[in-house]
Amino acid sequence: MTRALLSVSDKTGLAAFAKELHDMGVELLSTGGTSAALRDAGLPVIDVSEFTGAPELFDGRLKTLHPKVHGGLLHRRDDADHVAQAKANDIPPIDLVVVNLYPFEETVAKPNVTLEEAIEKIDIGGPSMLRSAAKNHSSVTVIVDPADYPKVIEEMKENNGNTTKGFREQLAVKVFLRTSQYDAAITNYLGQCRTGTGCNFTLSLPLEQELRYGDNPHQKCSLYGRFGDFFTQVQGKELSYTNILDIEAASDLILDFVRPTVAILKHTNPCGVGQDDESLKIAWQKAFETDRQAPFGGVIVVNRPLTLELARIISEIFTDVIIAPEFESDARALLQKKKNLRLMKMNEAYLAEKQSPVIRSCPGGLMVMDRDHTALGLDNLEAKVVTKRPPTEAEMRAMRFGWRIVKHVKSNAIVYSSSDRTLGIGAGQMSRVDSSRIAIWKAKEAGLSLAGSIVASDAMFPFADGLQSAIDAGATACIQPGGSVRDEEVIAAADAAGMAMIFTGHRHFRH
Ligand code: 93A
Repeated sequence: MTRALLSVSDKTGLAAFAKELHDMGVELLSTGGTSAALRDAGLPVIDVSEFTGAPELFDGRLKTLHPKVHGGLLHRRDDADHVAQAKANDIPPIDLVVVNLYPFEETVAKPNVTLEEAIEKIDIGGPSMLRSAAKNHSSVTVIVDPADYPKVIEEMKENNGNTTKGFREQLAVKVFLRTSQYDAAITNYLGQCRTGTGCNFTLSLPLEQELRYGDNPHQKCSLYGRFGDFFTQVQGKELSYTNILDIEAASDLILDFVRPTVAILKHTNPCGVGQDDESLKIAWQKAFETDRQAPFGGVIVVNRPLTLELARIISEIFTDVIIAPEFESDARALLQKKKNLRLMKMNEAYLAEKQSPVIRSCPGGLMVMDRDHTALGLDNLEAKVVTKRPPTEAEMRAMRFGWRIVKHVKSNAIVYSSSDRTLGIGAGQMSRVDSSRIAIWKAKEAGLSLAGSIVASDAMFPFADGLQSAIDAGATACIQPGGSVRDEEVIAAADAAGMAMIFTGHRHFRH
C-alpha cells in the first residue's frame, strides 16, 4: 500500500490512524479540512488539489471529482492495458480511501433546518470515491466507518502492510450499504418532508399504484411492490387501504382450507365461515347464517371458482370485494352490472407469497415478522387431550375446523363452531371472557344453538371463567393452546362438565 486518500467530515480517530499509515510508509493525500487536521497532528500531507493540479472550487462542491482521483481508484492493477493507460495519463494508483460523508442525516434532524442548508450537506465527491474504491475492492481498501480504523491497521500489520481480498470485500459491502442509506435519507427528506410525495421510508420496492385512500378519505395511501402479481382486479372501484388489508386477511384464511369453503370477512375478521363438499351455495349459507348483518359491505372469499348460483345470492347483499381463484364467465357477466363491486382473482403465485414476512410500521422504523402461515398443533391430537373424556370423532373434526378459523380472528379470539360452519365469533376484545360472551351473544342473535358445539380459543384461557361461559352456552369440547398457570382449574372446570379439551401447545395470536 503506497498511497491513501483521506477526506472525512467526522475526524474521530483520524490523526492516530493516519500516523499509523504514515509510519508504515503510506503517502497521505487529503482534502481541505482533513489536510488541516493532519497537518495539525504533525503529519506530512499532499493536498488533493496539488495532486490533481485542479483547485477546490465552488465552496468545496468540487474537491475530488477529478480523473486523477477516480482513475487512481478505478484502474485494474492486474490489467496491463489499464496500467499503461494510467501511466500515460499520469494517474498514480490510490490504494486506500478513507471517507465519511457530510452529515446529511444529522443536519436534517435539526429543527428549523432550511432547504439550502440541507442541500449543501448532500455529499457528492465522498460517495463517488467510496463507490469507485468499493467497485475496485479487488485492489483498493475502502473505509467508511472510523470504527474500522484499528481493524485496518491490524490487518495491514498482519499482512506485511497490505490487506487481504476477503477483508476488502467486507469493507466494500459496508460502503454500498452506507451509500444506499445515505441516498435513502436524502430521498426521504426531499420526498416526504419537502414535497409530500413518496413514503416515510425508502423501500426498495416500486410504487405500484396510488390507492383510493387510507383508513379514511383524508389519508393518502400508496401501494408498493408486487401486489398485482398475486391479485388481479377483474372489475370494480379502485382499491383502498382497507380493501387490501381485507383481501390479505381473507385470502390467508381461505388458504388454510382444502375443502370447498366460503368465508365472509369484515375489517379483517371473519363474520362467518362455511364448508360444503357438494355446493358452494350451501357453504355460503352456512357462513352467512353465522351473522346476517355484519357482512353488509364486507369481503367474501371462496376457494373454488365462483359459480353463477353463488354470484346470484351474493349480488343480493351489498358486498365490497369478492375474492376467488376464478370467476365463471356467467357469474362475471352477472356481477359486471355491479360497477363498484371489486372482483379480485387470487393468482396461484399467492400460495408461495403467503410464506413471505409480515412488515408493520413502528415509531422510527418497521418490524419484519415471520408469517403465521400454518395452523400449528393439529397433528396427533389424540395425544393432546387433557380431560378425562376424549373428544368424539365429530368434535375432533369441529375442533380442527375451529382452530383453523380462530387463527384468523383478531385477539382475543373465540370461535364456536361445528365441523363445517361457524356458530359464533368473538374478536378483538381486551379480555377473553368478553370475546366468549360476544360470540355466544352473536350466536343467539343469529338464532343458532351452541349445544354440542366446540369452542376454539387463539390463546390459553387464563382463568376458568372464560371456559365456564362456553360450557354454560352448551359447548362440549374445547381446543386451546394451554399453558396458563391456572390450567388445572380450567381442566377441572371442563371435567366437571364432562367437556373434552385439547391443548395444542401453540397459540395463534393476531394483533
Ligand atoms: O461537495 S462534495 O460533494 N464535493 C467533492 O468533490 C468532495 N470530495 C470529498 N464533498 C466532497 N467530499 C467530502 O468532503 C467528503 O466526503 C468529506 O465528508 C468531506 C471532507 O472535507 P474536508 O476534508 O474539506 O473537511
